[in-house]
Amino acid sequence: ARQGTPAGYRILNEADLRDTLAATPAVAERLGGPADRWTITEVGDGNLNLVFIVKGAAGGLAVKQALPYVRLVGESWPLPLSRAHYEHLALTQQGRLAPGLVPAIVHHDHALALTAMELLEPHIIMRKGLVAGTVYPGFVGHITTFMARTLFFSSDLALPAAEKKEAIASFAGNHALCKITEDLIFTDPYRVAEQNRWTSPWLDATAAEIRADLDLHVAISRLKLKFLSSAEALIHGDLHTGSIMVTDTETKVIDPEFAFYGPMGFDVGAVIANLLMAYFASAGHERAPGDRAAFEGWVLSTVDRVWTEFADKFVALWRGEAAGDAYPVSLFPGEPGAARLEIERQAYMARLFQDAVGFTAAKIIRRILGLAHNIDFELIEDPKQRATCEARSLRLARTLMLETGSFTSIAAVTKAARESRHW
Ligand code: SR1
Ligand code: MG
Repeated sequence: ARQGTPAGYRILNEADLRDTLAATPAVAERLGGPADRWTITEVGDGNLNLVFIVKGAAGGLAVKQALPYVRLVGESWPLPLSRAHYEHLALTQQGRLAPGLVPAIVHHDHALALTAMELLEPHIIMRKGLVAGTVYPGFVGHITTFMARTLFFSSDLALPAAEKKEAIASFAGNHALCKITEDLIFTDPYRVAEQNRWTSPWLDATAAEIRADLDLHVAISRLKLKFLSSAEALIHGDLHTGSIMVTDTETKVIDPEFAFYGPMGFDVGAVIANLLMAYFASAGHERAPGDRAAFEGWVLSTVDRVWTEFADKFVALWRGEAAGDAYPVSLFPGEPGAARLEIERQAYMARLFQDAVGFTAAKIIRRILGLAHNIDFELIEDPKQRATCEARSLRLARTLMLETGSFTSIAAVTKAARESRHW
């Protein structure tokens, strides 16, 4: 066994993986044919894990193995293998709550921190599609169903208190992954930190302003407190466009290794932030003028619809499926009670929207000034153009974070994005 890892764990190479999968009947049957004919390719381009695509005569699988350290940084940054357990648990629950919107699990090996899943083909990582200027007409419907159902059904609106508390406890051990978020999103970009980086000296002044802005530090600290303390629902915890695979007609949410019971607005904000970054980055990518306008228009209308359709679906679930201990129906009898509860639902959604706006801003700032960046910006070849796109995004993010309360509708957010685009 590797030092510091549980008995039975080893980092798999292709030969070892082949033998391991061949010894697992459910997997071998799914792949089909002789094991020595399976093709195995390591394709992981994320920050943390190994990902193998395995193909046999009968079908394919995606096999993910957690490494005992952060892949992006190396062995100097150890990370618990237990994240594979939490990812498996989250995938199982999300598959039950939002059927068809996450990959099916074929096999999980606790000792190896390994999960074999349905191979998503011809799906691609949504972020890559957005960089290429592709629009996804089915995306809003799918992602809003995913968020509304996973968040609502794991919340106190849907669950009895004891069940909810057990559920919180079942993810409480995933604190090392939460700590990554606490540091990389809510702390480091606002101070001098060794791991911070940005890709152009044109951003030096903005980064320094952000490090010196005490109002911003209060705002990000409030968001951090919410992230630390608000166990509202089972959140995906890393719901960016690199955690979503798409075709024209299908959307699958992958990679929930950061899952825990946290604030719902963090997931909603992640989706909105990553769409907004695709919008701002679009100016730096090669596109025919008409295509650019159409793509950017689609992205902003998608931001709009992500919030409105999520909110509609969430409230509809609350009206029809509330079985939790929050807002006992017995306290809201008859017509006046129903009307009062409806007003309260709108107030609840307004608070959730405010959270989502703040988390949107936090997610944008970390991808430009923190450790882990995204290809939306990084694939822009011209450094000046890239810095312009990033500066516009930072400008919007700062406004969203400092003036969250003045954004009372998603239309106000997309309007501000449109204005920042021409800054
Ligand atoms: C060191 S991990 C950096 C980032 O990668 C993951 O996708 C998360 O977004 C995390 O913050
Ligand atoms: Mg990931």
